[in-house]
Amino acid sequence: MQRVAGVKHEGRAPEESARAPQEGDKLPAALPGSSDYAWLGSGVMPAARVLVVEDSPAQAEWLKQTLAHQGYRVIVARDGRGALRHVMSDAPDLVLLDVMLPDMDGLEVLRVIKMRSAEQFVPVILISAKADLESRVTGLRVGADDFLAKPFAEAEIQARAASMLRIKSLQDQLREAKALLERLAVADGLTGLYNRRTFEERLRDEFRRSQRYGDPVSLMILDLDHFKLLNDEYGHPFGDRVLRGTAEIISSTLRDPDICARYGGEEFAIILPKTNLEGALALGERILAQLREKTYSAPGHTPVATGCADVRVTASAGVAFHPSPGITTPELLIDCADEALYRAKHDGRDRVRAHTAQAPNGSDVSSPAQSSKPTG
Ligand code: GH3
Ligand code: MG
Ligand code: MG
Ligand code: MG
Repeated sequence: MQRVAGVKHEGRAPEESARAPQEGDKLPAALPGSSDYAWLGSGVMPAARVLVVEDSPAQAEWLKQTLAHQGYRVIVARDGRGALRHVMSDAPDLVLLDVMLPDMDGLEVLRVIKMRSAEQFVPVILISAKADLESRVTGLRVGADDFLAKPFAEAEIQARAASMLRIKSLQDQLREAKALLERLAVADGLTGLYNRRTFEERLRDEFRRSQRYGDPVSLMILDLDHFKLLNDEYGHPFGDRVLRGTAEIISSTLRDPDICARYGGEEFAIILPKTNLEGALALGERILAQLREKTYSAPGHTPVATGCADVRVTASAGVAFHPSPGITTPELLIDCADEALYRAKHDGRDRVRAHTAQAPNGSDVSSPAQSSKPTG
């Protein structure tokens, strides 16, 4: 979950506009009153985390209190390395970064922070006593989001922090929306598996890889048995539950490189890279065995005593693989797996069948024995 930054942060109107303390100044005596933190722990809005990177203890403390006063959680780092440790372990929502640090150039710290930007937007406000045009432009060019010249007023630092956190909040929302859209574009809405379009793209890729490197690739198409009857008997929502359950069983049985998609209504397609026919058939048996074992309770159905029926669902599967004679395109691989599935249905359902390739002389070249329905 992204932290939400930028709401409470806009905070109250500044009560005073103090100048930033210089070395030797007395620290402010009063900490913010407890009412400033009343919203903390309410579970409504997490406070933004602000990292202050400042080697002068007086200035660091002043910044800390100025920002804490607005409800932010403030962490202080006294040098560049300390700052990077914080950013790497748990990125803050905003960094106030002093340019002159004892161990590293602040701009170098900035560069490293901004290298993480692909994952997460971490806004950085540079703070520096050197505020000539060149310093400001260089800081912004390196990737700073804002530049503040020391000494600065409390009101200004608060306003700029709030403004930066508003941008951060919008950026986070955009990133989340983009990630969601990317997921939706490749996924099937009901099962969360890949959708058909993504399946076809991935099959083309894997087929090409198989042609280029000579690795086998197997394709399994799995179709639930008598699914229409199940829908008719228990209703469409029950059927949807079975589809999700089936998707879970298939996903949990696959290895990482395998690709599983919802190919059609109650059909699933599984691409098995670097897997020969024998391996694919064994996997098919494992999946079918687990589907056979699983029960779905259908409330409101017999047996009357429990008011619940335990429904079992089986599936049939067809497997084809490349390289096989005659299978020269991904489309032909699908046709051949489909043909094998058709035979699995024809032979009685709840079983796996392999495509039987025909060599040019007409002889049967498929190697392993046909897999049949296991007993028990
Ligand atoms: P077979 O064993 O020959 O495969 O028989 P079948 O009944 O499974 O095959 P058929 O193609 O006749 O019926 C498929 C059914 O799948 C019909 C359709 O209502 C159902 N279906 C397709 N998509 C969905 C869906 O998203 N949700 C639900 N609940 N049912 C679906
Ligand atoms: Mg300094
Ligand atoms: Mg079907
Ligand atoms: Mg079916």
